[in-house]
Amino acid sequence: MTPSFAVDLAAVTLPLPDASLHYRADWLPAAEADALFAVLTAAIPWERHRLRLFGREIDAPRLSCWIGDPGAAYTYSRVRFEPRPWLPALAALRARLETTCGARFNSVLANLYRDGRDSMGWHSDDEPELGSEPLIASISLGGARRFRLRARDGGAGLSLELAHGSLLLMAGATQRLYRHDLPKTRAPVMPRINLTFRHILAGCDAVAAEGGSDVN
Ligand SMILES: [Mn+2]
Repeated sequence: MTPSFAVDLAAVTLPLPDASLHYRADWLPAAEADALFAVLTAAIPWERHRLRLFGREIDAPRLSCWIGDPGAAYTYSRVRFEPRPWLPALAALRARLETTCGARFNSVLANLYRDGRDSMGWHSDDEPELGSEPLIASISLGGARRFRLRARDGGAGLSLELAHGSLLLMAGATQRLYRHDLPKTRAPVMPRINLTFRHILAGCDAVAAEGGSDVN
């Protein structure tokens, strides 16, 4: 079944078995996406997060910032992130997304991929505090990068370029059945900001397991 938000969005439904994936390339008009990219590049307090990978600590190959309502803490790679406060531009974007999706979001993970050497390894957004079937709204700004999904059982997959100003909604069983990544590229690419809006469940003081891959 296609959720009503996808119909309202005029989004394309991406064909992966039992997933719920909806993509709209031009959700934000180009001029607005340009302005948002400039504002967020300058105003977000970008941090270099540390990851635990195979028992070692390494720098994540990207810059990040966890932003949200008070109490919307997030734990990944065994590190607990207390949310930084909403910037006005992000609060406005959240309100629009909530209207579009008919759902609430209390946090957003911002990632900055500075060039083609920055990346995200294979993972699912399946931390316990997201609940069993999270709705994740992913907005891309800046240089287009390739995004891949692959079934956990090694079956179906797909690959698409996430455009400047695009919105990708991942819902239903998508995180349970599929992993996703953002591979490095040797091609010259402009910096990219990815905003993934989420709803963290209250009172769920979860600790994510140590994975063999990258996170988020
Ligand atoms: Mn993710």
